[in-house]
Amino acid sequence: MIVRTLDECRDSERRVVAETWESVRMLLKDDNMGFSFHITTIFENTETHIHYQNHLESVFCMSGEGEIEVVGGETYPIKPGTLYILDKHDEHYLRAYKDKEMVMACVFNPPITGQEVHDENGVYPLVD
Ligand code: 9YT
Repeated sequence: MIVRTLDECRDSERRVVAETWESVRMLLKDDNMGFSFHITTIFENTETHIHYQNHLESVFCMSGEGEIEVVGGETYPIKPGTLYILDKHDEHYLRAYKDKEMVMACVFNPPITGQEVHDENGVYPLVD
């Protein structure tokens, strides 16, 4: 069994900070669970272009408020209790509204290693 706390993970290299978000990767590929688990904060009043061409992701909103716009498709509101599921590698824009920083629980399949950063197309490479 593995037990970790958000506080101890936040104080380690598991915390990754980008321009519009920060993420604490609590469970990674080397834990051999077949998925990774992250607590991600989307900074208020931001837009992030994301296109996980190599991964599936589910995202549960725990706090804050915003929206997700699927490129070429619909825009869905996000509030606490909303789960969005990127089952088609959906390219999207993720927005957190002003003063509404969003805290999300994210699951990735396949798991990420922890070193990935979004490239200019909002993609994470697949790392073997
Ligand atoms: C919701 C989302 O995908 N945000 C980008 C960061 C990602 N969750 C990560 O790398 O932890």
